[in-house]
Amino acid sequence: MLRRLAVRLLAGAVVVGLLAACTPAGAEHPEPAAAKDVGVQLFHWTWDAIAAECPALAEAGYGWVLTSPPQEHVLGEQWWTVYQPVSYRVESRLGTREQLAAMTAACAEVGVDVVADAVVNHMTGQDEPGVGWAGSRYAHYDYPGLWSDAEGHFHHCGLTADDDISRYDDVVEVRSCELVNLADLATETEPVRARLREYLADLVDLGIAGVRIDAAKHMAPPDVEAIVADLPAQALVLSEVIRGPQEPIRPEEYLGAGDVLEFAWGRDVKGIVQGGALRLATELGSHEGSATYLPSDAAWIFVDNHDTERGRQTLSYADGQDYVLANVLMLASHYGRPIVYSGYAFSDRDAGPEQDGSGAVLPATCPEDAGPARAWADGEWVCQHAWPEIAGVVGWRAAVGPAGEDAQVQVDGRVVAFSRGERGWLVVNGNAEDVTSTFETGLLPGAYCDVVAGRLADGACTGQVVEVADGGHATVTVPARSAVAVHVGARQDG
Ligand code: LM2
Ligand code: CA
Repeated sequence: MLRRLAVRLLAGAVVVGLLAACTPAGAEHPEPAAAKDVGVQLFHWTWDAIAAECPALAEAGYGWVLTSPPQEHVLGEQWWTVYQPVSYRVESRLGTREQLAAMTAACAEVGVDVVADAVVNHMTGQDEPGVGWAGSRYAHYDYPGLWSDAEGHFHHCGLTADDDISRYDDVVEVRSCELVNLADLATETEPVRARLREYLADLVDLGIAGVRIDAAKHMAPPDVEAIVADLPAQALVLSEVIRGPQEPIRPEEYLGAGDVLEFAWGRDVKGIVQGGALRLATELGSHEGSATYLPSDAAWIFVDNHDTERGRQTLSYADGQDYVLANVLMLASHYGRPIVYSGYAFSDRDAGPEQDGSGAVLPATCPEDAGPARAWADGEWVCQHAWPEIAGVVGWRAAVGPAGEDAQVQVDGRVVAFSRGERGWLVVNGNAEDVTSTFETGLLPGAYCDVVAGRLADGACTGQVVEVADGGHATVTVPARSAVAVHVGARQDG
């Protein structure tokens, strides 16, 4: 039997409460919560491919998609060309303006929001003049009809030899010098802010529901606030502020602009999963955890993103089952809200996605056997969002909703169970061996289908059926380094 652990919840209340011990006869099973708080970053997916994927995303329980940057960019095969804007024309290797609008419409039809990556801190980093994807001419500090040095649109910080950022302990340098030679916009000036607001307004007109603010750390918080000021009140704003323990700039400074990405979670969960003491993952972001994190209600967490999977600061698809475990812990987390990452396989850090002769990205397709055990060739779409184990727990999260008053955690060595009242229950096993045990699930009696290894199809469960007895007890085998998850939306007995 699992030891019950006190868990400090988002509101700060300590819950040690007993799980419902007995159930009134004939009690109705609760409805799934149908929460839509899980995002998925579809890195370098084209607009057409995202539009085609949205019904499957909705079906799995994803609420929104984060795209790669949609504006005109420099030419080149590397993935990072899209982080060098040439203009704010919505024309890129990922699709046209019309295709982007068609994507947001197709996704909206199935209830999936689309959030765009907004590169607003800088322009290109090329010293030589060139032509962008949509044909716009540019030079390093001259973007005809848009920005120019003559009008004071750029910073030339004069603080380092080449005007590049060198010290992250100097706030002025980080915000006014150049990030890897990228022409740094004078975002403290009104004309620059106004034109950036116009760009975001255009994205909203095209059906975009929110923005990731790329390189937010490299702009002062009032600049970011001014740039997002005209977005609709309900728009999602995700400031990208990489937490550096020794750095003076804190992610918390950006809460005035909206939500913020919490990078510490993914970095911390890597060590926890590799070490096996999964219990520690339940403490991340709580007052029991050692690290200071953003407030839960404004924080978005992720196991990896396109930068961290390349930098290896976090786990990635290449970590197979450990990666699955980290994603399960994220989706079950009481802290923050989760973003699943989905990219393509690579061995060269700079390698772009598969593209045609013109440089247009080829539409992503997911292999039938996408999952942690598969070997990936460079360029293949890894489709982490569709790995059965991850997609199943996304469905669990959507059915149980974010952790509320009834959320509890139980720990027994390297086995950790998450309860969401009568709506769902999930258990992870950090051991190298299977564990069979009788658990107190808190669920109403019935037969529930494990959505990690199985699915409920036409009333039959393709995986383990968890029989919950009176009092909520169930004897369950939790596979080594894996999980079992059940919820009221997947009951075998209807
Ligand atoms: C980000 N967040 O703050 C993005 O998440 C990250 O992926 C971007 O870097 C960065 N900020 C700028 O938007 C990527 C990539 C870099 C790449 C830049 C610009 O990680 O390697 O830099 O985009 O495309 C590349 C070269 C670099 C060169 C620079 C300018 O790697 O050596 O610097 O272009 O030509 C001279
Ligand atoms: Ca800047």
